Amino acid sequence: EFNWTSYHTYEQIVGWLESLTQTYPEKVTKVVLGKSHYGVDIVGVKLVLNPNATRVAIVEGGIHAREWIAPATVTYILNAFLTSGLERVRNVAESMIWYFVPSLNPDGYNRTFHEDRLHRKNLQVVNGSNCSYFTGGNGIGTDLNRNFDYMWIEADGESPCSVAYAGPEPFSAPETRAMKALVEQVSDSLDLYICFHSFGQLVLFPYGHTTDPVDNYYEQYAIARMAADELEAYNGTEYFVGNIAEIIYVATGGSLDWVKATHGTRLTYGFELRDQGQYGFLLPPDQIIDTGEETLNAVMVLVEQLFRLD
Ligand code: 0X9
Ligand code: ZN
Repeated sequence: EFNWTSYHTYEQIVGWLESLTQTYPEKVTKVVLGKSHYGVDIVGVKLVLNPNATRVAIVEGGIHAREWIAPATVTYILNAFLTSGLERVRNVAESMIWYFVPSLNPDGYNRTFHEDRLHRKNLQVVNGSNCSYFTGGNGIGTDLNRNFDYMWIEADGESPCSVAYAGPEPFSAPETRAMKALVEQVSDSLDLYICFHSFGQLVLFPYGHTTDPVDNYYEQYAIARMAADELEAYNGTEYFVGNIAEIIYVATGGSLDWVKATHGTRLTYGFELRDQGQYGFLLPPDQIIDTGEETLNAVMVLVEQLFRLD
């Protein structure tokens, strides 16, 4: 039985997504974005609760394999949208067409369950490199969050065995191409793109290559701060807010920056979920529900501000 008291394998997550299409055939549609390097379907769902909704949101999780709280939070929010009795949650859920992609990196995620809990990248081996296989995050693979085609490899990711290897060229990874295809398919209607990472308790927005303000910096900042305030109000989890290069580090080729720069999506946010380093990537499963609930509160604010529903 699927739940939010433990972490789940990729297979279990996909099984649960498929069960939703049975339980809610009018509302939930399975979406296969593409295949991973090993040929695994990258599965998401499209959620439409109100046939009159026209604007689109994409929720990305698990681009980094070891950040287990990310897929767990994506499924938590999806489940809340389908089952919550609260009017506020329903209104938010009904106001958009949603695409939920809990795990954009199935190969890496699988590996973190049976081989190397701290693997981060995908599992594509680069020709001519001989990175070691057991490394806890470095070693083989491309960092999918360095592989998107905006300012690609400008800041970091040049060494094939490094933890943030950007790949031999932009969109060299099938996983990033899969997300590119989804974004391009909905881009005209796309108003909100959220990606979930861990850890650090941050709400980030573009760009990663420069601290220069993005064109709607004030809007992105003000709405993120409101969302973080609401998140904090739930049970005191403190969040910082700002642009990527300013409050975390200079990093390029991320999905968020590519979506913003290429498609002009109005609200683009990256969450670094719990915690602040006590457990780090190994966040205990008894924190999934509180993380899900506080993050749901933040996501509701993003949508309410997008439409000024409040
Ligand atoms: O380095 C990264 O890709 C992100 N940090 S992480 O520890 N999760 O690897 C920061 C990049 C900023 N982008 C988003 N958080 N979306
Ligand atoms: Zn990450």
